[in-house]
Amino acid sequence: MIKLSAEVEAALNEKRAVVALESTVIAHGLPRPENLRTAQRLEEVVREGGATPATIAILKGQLCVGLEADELRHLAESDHILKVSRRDLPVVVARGLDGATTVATTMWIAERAGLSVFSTGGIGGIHRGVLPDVSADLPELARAGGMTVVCSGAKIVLDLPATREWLETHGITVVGYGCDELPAFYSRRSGLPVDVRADSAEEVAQLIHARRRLKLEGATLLAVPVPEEAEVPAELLQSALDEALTEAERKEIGGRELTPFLLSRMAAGSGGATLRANIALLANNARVAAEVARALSSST
Ligand code: PSU
Ligand code: MN
Repeated sequence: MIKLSAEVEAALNEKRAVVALESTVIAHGLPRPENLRTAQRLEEVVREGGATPATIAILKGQLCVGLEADELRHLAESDHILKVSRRDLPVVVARGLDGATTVATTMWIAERAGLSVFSTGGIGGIHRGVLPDVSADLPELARAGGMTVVCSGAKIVLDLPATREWLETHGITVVGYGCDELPAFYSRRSGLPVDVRADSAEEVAQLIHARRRLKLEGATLLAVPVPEEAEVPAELLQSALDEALTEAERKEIGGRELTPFLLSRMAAGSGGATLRANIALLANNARVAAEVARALSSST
């Protein structure tokens, strides 16, 4: 059921480094036209890093690993792209629909295609508020065998301490890339610890190999802080976040709309600062993911 692009298939056959990229961030996480530009840029960054990019999405019900230029454009520009999490997979497949994959479904597809390194912006987690809204990204991270997810921590709109606890309970090793604290998406710091710090791609590869040898289920989460020059100042961030959370509550926004709503309200409330940070961290994570994928493929 999975369609590999010719480029990705060749890279996998030759055991070259491949980096999976998600598509919800393109279709629902970033505004137009920055979304298409960013999606193209991320593929470029992976190539510059000596790896093959594999953007994952669902087109007419088919699970696609590696997209052509016009397919990427369609994802970014169409108004009919569903946000597909695990529960939605049978629906889009049965009905032949187009869908963007979240962290959860990108991992699920990537794993089945034989990929093991995946880069995103921020993972989903446990939302703030009384209703226990837990992203399907979390249980998928606990299940995914041997996957390494490169991210800038969990999105700041979430309950970060609760999300951190969840990762611990479910045995997901959180590695700080050159940092001792779990980054908080638009911020470099959260006050929450990582499990281990690694200062090079080779060190990360050693940790991943050990996890594989142990046959431990679940992902390795490689947390990379947003580049310093793109970090959003704490005060600006707090006010934009408070405004976004209050508005979401007043408008009773929930379910799959909540994360995209909060991200776009924060971009507006911060004069575009969070959008710039989001794009910068996505590119930086893709760069690190390419390094890690190369370190992994040269050490196996
Ligand atoms: N990273 C970003 N922007 C995004 C996302 C990640 O920089 O929009 C997406 C991912 O696809 C993630 C999803 O899986 O947000 C989480 O959505 P939810 O909270 O509804 O599970
Ligand atoms: Mn949710």
